[in-house]
Amino acid sequence: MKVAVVGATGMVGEVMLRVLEERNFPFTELLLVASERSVGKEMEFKGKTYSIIGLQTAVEAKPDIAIFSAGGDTSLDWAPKFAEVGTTVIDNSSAWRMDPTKKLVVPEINAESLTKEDKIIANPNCSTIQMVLALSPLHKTYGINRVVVSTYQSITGTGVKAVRQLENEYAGVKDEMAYPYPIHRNALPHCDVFEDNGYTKEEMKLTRETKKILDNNINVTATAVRIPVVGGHSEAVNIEFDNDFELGEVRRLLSETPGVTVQDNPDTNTYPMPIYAEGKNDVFVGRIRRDESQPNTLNMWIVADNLRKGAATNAVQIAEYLIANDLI
Ligand code: 2RA
Repeated sequence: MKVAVVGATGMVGEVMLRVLEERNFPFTELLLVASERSVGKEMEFKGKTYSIIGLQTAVEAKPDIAIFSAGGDTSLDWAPKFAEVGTTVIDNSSAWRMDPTKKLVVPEINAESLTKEDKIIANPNCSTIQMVLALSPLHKTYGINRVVVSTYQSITGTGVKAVRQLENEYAGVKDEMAYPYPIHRNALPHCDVFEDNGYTKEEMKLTRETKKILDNNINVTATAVRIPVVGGHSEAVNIEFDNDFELGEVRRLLSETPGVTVQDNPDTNTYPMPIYAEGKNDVFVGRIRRDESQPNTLNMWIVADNLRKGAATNAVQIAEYLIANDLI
């Protein structure tokens, strides 16, 4: 099994390699791929030194799987080239997510839709993955009519420049800014760019991707906020169901969902927090309570490491599913 990690030197790429190692992924050959400026540089992985190669060299090597985390433009240009030589591409960018011919996959929800013919598979946006994984069992049981979500997103979702800006602001150092405003001691209601409807792309990803993954009839409205946190994304989610529910059953359904951990006990101040979710692969759910302002409506708090289940781990799980089901 020849595997290429495209974008190996990036923040998600580095987590991808960590996840591949932790899960003892069954590759026989590994290609570390990055932009031309990184070609020839060396990276250590599992006690072995790898020399980074460029995209054209990687295509010519005809890997079985290529896991991309290299931005939308690179994916649009190069994913088809890999697919043409028989490689199955799993892409972390937004490039292919809303393409009607491409699958948008959270393995615990819809991996069974995958076939050998799927040569470019889209990994959903991080804030979508953690939300739909928790919503899925509830939608199946009660039917979701509407979701109102506010996100509290880690600066790692923006990239290394934002992490550096926050570190500089902590240290009182003036340097290049990822945002037009301070991150430290601030909250920025601005993740990605604004669209004509006044929402940001990040907010519309939650709407569009939830519809594609779960059910086009679900109504979603989102507010995505960037906060000075590193460990993961948090989301306050209000869900209006078609039918009533019983809180104990909601907790049981969530607890029985693979990839979800319920952390919910006000008596012991138990609830998910990004500082504790960091480095873990599960989606953590808490603050589960009935919305007393209207019938059939639930509030909950969802936290996950956006670089893991929100990106690298979900992509690796898709690759594991493909191998386990002889789809590669
Ligand atoms: C963000 N979801 O957090 C985006 C990037 N993956 O900015």
